[in-house]
Amino acid sequence: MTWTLITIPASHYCDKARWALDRAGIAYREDGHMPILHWPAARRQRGTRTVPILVHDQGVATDSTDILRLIDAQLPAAQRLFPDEPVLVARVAEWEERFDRQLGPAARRVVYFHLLAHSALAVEVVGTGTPRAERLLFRALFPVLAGMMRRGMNITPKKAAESRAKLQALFTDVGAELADGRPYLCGDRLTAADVTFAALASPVLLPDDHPVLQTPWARVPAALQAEVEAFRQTPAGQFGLRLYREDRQRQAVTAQRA
Ligand SMILES: N[C@@H](CCC(=O)N[C@@H](CS)C(=O)NCC(=O)O)C(=O)O
Repeated sequence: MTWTLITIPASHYCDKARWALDRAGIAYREDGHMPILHWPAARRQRGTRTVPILVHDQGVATDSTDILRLIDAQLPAAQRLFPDEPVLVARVAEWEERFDRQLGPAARRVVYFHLLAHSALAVEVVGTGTPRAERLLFRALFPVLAGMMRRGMNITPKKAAESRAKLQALFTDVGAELADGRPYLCGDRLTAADVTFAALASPVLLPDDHPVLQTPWARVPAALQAEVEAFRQTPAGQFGLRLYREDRQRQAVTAQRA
């Protein structure tokens, strides 16, 4: 059975899961949906509403961390994203958890704060790799759906500013960890801490090597450009971009599905 990854393709938690699948060389099909319109596909799997969801041989994994751990179980120990060396276990898990809880929601709020102000661009960006019918419906219902997204993710100027400050603090901590010249957050090999950092920071870094976020720079709204440029210039931002360039085995998601 071919595995299926149910996604909102532009979602950063989804690229975290996709990254692990691509890296492990696992064949899978992606079932991408527009935000909110993904609920029926998600609910069919154990009643959850967040993506990514991985439908695999033995069942369903409904959280990006569970997906990484499940993929790890298919790999030889030396290639796992969660190493089992005692000194690393807790550190990798701590960073990963912190990025999941703080970086993911903050980066998403900052980017949607800018993007939802540009309806055509928003539909184009989040519509990559989704069915045409969903894109058309989303476009028609944009004011309602964008309003639901703003309420659901608490997207206000004040909250976006708080999230920006949280991102700056996280980027400072990541930069400090890397200041001794280590190539990866937990030493000399790529772990779940690095993949989670790069994937969840990608909305505010817009890496060239991202498989979905491929909007030409000139079309990125000026306010978001300024935001991205500031994050890109930091040591943590440079680190995230390097991980996409050197460690993200890219498998492009079809630009627009039929
Ligand atoms: N803890 C989850 C978080 C995933 C998540 O927040 N996914 C967002 C997309 S970025 C989502 O599905 N939101 C839809 C909703 O809440 O309706 C994970 O790591 O997989």
